[in-house]
Order: sequence, then structure tokens, then C-alpha cells
Amino acid sequence: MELITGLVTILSFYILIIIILHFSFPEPHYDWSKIDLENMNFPSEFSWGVATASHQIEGNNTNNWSKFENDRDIENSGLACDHWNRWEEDHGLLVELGVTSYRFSIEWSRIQPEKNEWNEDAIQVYSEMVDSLLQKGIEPMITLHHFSHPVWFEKLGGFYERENIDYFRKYCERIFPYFADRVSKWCTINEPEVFSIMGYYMGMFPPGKRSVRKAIRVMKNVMIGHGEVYNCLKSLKPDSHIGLAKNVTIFDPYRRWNLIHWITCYALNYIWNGAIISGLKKGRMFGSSVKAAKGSLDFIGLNYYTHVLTTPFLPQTTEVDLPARKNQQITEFGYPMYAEGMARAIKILQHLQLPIEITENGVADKDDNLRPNHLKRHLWVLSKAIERGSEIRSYFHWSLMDNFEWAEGYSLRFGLHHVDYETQIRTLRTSGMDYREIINKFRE
Ligand code: GCO
Repeated sequence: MELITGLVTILSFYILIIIILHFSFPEPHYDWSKIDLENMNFPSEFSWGVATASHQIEGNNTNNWSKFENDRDIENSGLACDHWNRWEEDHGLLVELGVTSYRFSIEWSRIQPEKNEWNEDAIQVYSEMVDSLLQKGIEPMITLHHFSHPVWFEKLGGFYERENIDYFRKYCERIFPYFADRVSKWCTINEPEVFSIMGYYMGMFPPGKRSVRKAIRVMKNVMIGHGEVYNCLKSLKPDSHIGLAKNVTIFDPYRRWNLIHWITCYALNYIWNGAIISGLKKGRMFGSSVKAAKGSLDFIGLNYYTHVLTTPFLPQTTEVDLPARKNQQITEFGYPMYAEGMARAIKILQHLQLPIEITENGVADKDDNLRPNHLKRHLWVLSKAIERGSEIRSYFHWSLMDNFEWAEGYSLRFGLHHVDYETQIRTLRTSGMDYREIINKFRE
């Protein structure tokens, strides 16, 4: 009898916990058939953009990534979109789209190919790019580190070694003055969590390591690096706007009645989102100090793509389809389309009490079947968040054109423009036309 009473008590307790979790952390799914996607509103000063990254589009870079591509025998980025030679043409595409801003990254390995070698010509090219954008009325946002860095830095241990942070800071300090008079928006680091976890735990990004301990150490160092660069650049030009691009992935338990799934969800959310927010807010992550990162932001960039349904059996590679809810559409990356999560990601970042820039959002979809709807749903969610009072200043679609998608190579196409890699011809997709129309409707 006592055993039965005991079991009933445990069971009731379990059910109570699950009920509390279920109602405290809902997973909303809208009935999109009842939503009028035309019904959106954006303030006239809202900034409309697209985003790219140097290694994914420029072609012929020699950096940690090109080295990894060769060492691992994975698909080579090669000529990519040959943007280094075609950037003027590509700036024309920006004008055709009607964007008011453009996020791109400067390739560290072009500017400092060796530890003691600086390439002024490369700086000059980026400087011309900035002039060209400004002449076209397009505001540049520069990312200083978007996954790629010079081979010599990688050989020294990259961000794994705390003392190497100095090289990154010195590099940023050196190039910043060339642009600071014309560029006011900067992202120090793109996705510190993706960079560390993919490179040091999943082993799918350089340097291809597989250790949780290493990934955490790199994440902390990258955040210290971010903080140091922020402080350094702000001292050079206090009125610049400096932030970082944070990938916020939403984690939900796969089975909402399973406590183990909730526990995994909580742990992953801390590692991916919570730790970095804590580093930025409190200067502490994973129980240790990252003091330089505390308060080191003028805005927070949000890169939003999807939610992950958690079980204790975590995928060890991105080459598997992640679990999804019954009616969800699956993107070519293997994760579901979940626009509702963008509102949740915004809420998470609101803990930082800073303006938000949507620095990335997009979808891998080679035939452009999903992208028009994907784009509109996310913009609709964004527009509602703004109506509710969230301070969101911009939206940068990922990406201007198809490009080298890291570990996935050229198999995934994220572009508003299709790129024919044989001829380098760019062709605007239907989604690109839709984006152009939306921008046109709302821009000043
Ligand atoms: C990232 C990067 C981009 C990707 C994009 C699509 O999130 O990995 O910032 O470089 O190409 O997110 O996956």
C-alpha cells in the first residue's frame, strides 16, 4: 500500500512539473492560413538590407577555411561568386533590390596575410566598396570576423589560445580608422556560438575538433575578444554603433511530457543562448569571468533560422534531418520553417535591453518554392513585434545571392539571386522580386 502511495505521489509530482513547464514555456504555432501576410507595417526609418560574408562570396581566399577545405577534402569554395572581381556589378544588384543597407564582412586574411604583412591594396578595395555603397544611398554594416581568419592565426591556435586575442584586437584597431568616418555600424563577431560549437564540438568547421571543453573555452575567448575589440573601437570613435551577430536558435522539448527532453532543452538553451547573454550582461559565462564582454554592445544583431526539438540523442552532424512537428515544412537544410520562433528569439534578446538589428534570416531553397512565403511570414512576425513596441531597427535578408554554405558547400542555395557558378550570371528569384516590392512599399 505504502509503495502505491509513494508511486502515486511521485507521479503526481511529475505531472505537476510537466504542467508547470508546459504552460510556462509554450511553443506557439500559428494557423498561417488565417493570417493575412499583406497586413504588415514598418516605420519609414526602418532599414532594409541583405547580408553576405567575405569567404562565402569573394573567391580565392587563403584562410583557415580554404585550408580546412583542402585538408578535409570537402567541397572547395574556389572562385565562389567571384565577388572580389565583380563587386561593382553586385552593388548594382543591391540598387535593383532597393535595399537601404548592406551587411558584409572584411576578410582578415586578405588584409593581414602574414603576421607581419599588411596589404594596403586590399584595404583600398574595401574602402572603394564602402564609397560605392554610400554613393548609392546604401548604409554599410561591416562584420570584422565572419568565421574566417588568416592561416597564421589558425596555426598559432586561433581563439583557442587566450593570448591570440591580442592579434584580433590589433587587426581591428588597425583597419577601423580607414572606415570609421564613413561606416557607423559594426559587428565584431558573427555567431560566437556557431563558430565555437561547429569548429570545436561538431568538428564540421575548422579546425574540426570534437570536444565540449574546447568549444566552451573558445566561446569564452571569442567573447573576451569581442569585448576587447568593442572597448578599443569605442575609444577610437565613441559614436559608432558596435555589436555582434548572435544566432538565436530556439530549443523546445521534442516530447512535451518527457522531463528528460525538457532538461536537454534547458541545457542546450543555456549553452547556445544563455551563456552568451550572461557574458554580455554580467561578464560571466559557464561559471567564469569574461569581464571585457560585460556591457560591450550598442545593439544586438539577431540571426534567426529555426527551432530545434530536443531529445538526449543529439545529432553529431548537420547532415541529418532534425525532428519537426507534424505540419511543419522542412527546409533544404533539414530543419523546419518556424517563423513563430523569430518573436521568441527577439524576446530572448530583449534581456539585453538594447536595440535589435536582424542581421540574418533566410532559407536554403534552390527552386524558390518556400522562400517567398518564408520571407513574408518572418517579416509579418517582425512587423507584429515592432507594433508591440520592440525596438527593431533593420532586417538583413540572408543572402543577396547563392554562395558557399560552409560545411554544406554549394549544395544549399540561400540567395534572393540565383548564381550560375559556371557563368557567374546572377538572376533575381521570385522571392527577390517580392522583397523588392515590400521594401518599395515601406521605404521612405
Ligand atoms: C551562419 C552564417 C551564414 C550562413 C547562414 C545560412 O549562420 O552560419 O552567419 O554565414 O551562411 O546562416 O546558414
